[in-house]
Amino acid sequence: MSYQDDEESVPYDDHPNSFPKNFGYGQYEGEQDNSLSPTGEQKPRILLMGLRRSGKSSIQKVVFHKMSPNETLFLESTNKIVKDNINNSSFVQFQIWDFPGQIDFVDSAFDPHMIFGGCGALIFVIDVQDDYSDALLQLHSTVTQAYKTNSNIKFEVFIHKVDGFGDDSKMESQRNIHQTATESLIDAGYDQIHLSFHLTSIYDHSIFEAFSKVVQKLIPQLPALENLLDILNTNSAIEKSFLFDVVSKIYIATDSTPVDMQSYELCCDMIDVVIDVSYIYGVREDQEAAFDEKSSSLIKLNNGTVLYLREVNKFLALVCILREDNFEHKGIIDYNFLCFRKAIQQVFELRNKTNQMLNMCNVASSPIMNGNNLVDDNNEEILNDEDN
Ligand SMILES: Nc1nc2c(ncn2[C@@H]2O[C@H](COP(=O)(O)OP(=O)(O)O)[C@@H](O)[C@H]2O)c(=O)[nH]1
Ligand SMILES: [Mg+2]
Repeated sequence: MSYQDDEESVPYDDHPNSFPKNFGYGQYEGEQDNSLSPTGEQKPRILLMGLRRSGKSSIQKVVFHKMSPNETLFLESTNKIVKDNINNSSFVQFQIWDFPGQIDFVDSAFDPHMIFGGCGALIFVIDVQDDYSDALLQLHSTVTQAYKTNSNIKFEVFIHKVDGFGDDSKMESQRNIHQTATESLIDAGYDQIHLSFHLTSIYDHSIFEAFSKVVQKLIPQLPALENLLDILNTNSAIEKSFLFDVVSKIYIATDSTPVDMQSYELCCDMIDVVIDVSYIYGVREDQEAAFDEKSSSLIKLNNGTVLYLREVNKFLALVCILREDNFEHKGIIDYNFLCFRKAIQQVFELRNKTNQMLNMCNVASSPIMNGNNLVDDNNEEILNDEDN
């Protein structure tokens, strides 16, 4: 990390508590459609659906474009399907389609194969601060329609805007929604459809946590990553470790011990600190990124806990929580980390090789892809109009 005084060359926008804009995932909605990754791999698609003003666009902006939650108050409503390529990160490569709530796409001229065919996960957002009986009806019709088209889709229900709710009313709403939604599916004979529920709000870390869980279900290498994290923890006396996608603060894997929200928040905050400090003091003129192979950080908390961050590759960081006494063996931890990083690289290489081979054989390349991608060029054009 180098230090410089020349503040003018530091690109920084004026949002408190956010990354500079150009550290984000690049292009905004649907400027250019590029549903294939550089390796030619078909990206898994995540659909964001739900009634109007349930918070879909806000979620997308906050998680992937560093918009601060207050700014979402001024978001205009979405009239067209907005596609967003999340393509800068090697592991987290996917597309998000934000649907306008007011179109009843199920009955309209939209082709369900085109929408659900290549879809990995469908997130249905329910505004819990509003009367949600209509939302539950829409959830039912969306899910059954999607399931008929593509039975491999993972269905995720975000019980959204729970900020301001106490623990009891959160649980109560979740129980209500869970019960009504599953019962209506069972009554209609769809007992094989599984819905997962998440309590979310853009005003705290819950939305990042929920998105992490959704994304993890789409990562075929997840068991391998979790296993590596477990091995690292046991051999280094680490209590908890997360593998973070730095830009989105989504964790793409963690070890097998349960996640508590507080540790996750601590780790997120640590990433913010590292990136912010690096942006102010660590960016040279010839390089853009504030996160590189020299990025690492150590924070000692006053309760005898240590937070330790290391760069894994251009997009991923390992963040560990451990007791201060155990940090005396920093040498061992660092050595183990190097082994860990190497193993992660091998997982990547394997993936790239498999993809190349599949591409040569001209087979649908990603194991995540469900069904065929039936979007043809013309449709892309239509769907790809700018959000206005
Ligand atoms: N209180 C609260 N408001 C939210 C949350 N998420 C979104 N909103 C607000 O909900 C409104 C509608 O959001 P928008 O993203 O445009 O909804 P969309 O029509 O589903 O895309 C905006 O005013 C947001 O500020 C949340 O987690 N909590
Ligand atoms: Mg919208």
